[in-house]
Amino acid sequence: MPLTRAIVCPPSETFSSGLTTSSLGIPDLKLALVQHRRYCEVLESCGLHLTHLKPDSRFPDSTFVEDSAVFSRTFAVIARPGAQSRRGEVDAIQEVVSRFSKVVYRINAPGTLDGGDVCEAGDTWFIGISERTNEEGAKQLETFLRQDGCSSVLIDIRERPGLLHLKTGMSWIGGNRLVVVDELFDAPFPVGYEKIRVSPDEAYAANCIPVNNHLLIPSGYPILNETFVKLGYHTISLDMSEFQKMDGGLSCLSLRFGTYSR
Ligand code: CIR
Repeated sequence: MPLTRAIVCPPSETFSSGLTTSSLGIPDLKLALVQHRRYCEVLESCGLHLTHLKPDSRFPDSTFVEDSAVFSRTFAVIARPGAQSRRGEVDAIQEVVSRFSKVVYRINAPGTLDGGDVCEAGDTWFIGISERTNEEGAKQLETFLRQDGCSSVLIDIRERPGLLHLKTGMSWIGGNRLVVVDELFDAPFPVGYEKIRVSPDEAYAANCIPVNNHLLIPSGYPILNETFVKLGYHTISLDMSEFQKMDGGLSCLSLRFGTYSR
């Protein structure tokens, strides 16, 4: 089903004081803004109408909008981010999300859920249990998904090194294809999925996003790019260096959805 819209939020002047575990250095805000603009242009070139939130310096991580909400075909869910410093991000998101979805649920305490832990794969959804998303939050989301006729699989990533969120290490790229890092290779994916293994040197590129007829991947990962091209994908590479310094990947920078029946 085609994606038609995305919500984005440029990084604010406090961007570099956000949460990170990376040792890649301090991000350059000017360059991050250039990379964000290019990201937006590419989404538009793939047919998406963008809604831009205003940069919000109270929340350094608010450019990672994906974590604040989840869209399904018929409803939206306002997340409850696991990091205390990110909880307030949902207010701005809620206002915009309710313009596009008649049905809006919320994850309630004591549940926590970050959108980065939620990977839609058609009628099956994978939900990571992480330092940010707890079982209670995941179960609340599962209940909403069941009403929509979707099944879900919980994947505990707490003992799997290097993964902030589930989608740090995997993506669904349409059909039955998953892109998966070594740390997730033995995760309980149902049979029937084709898993494309990402080499450890290219693990950052496991977070890639299919947008209509294109597959967006971070630039600098030639092996995975070549694999995708051989499989017939039209890839577009995007420089993500400044967001990577803050533990962010391609998917985190937008909330993408279709018009469907919501
Ligand atoms: C954080 O630690 O919350 C942000 N600095 C990065 C969030 C990345 N989001 C994502 O992977 N979905």
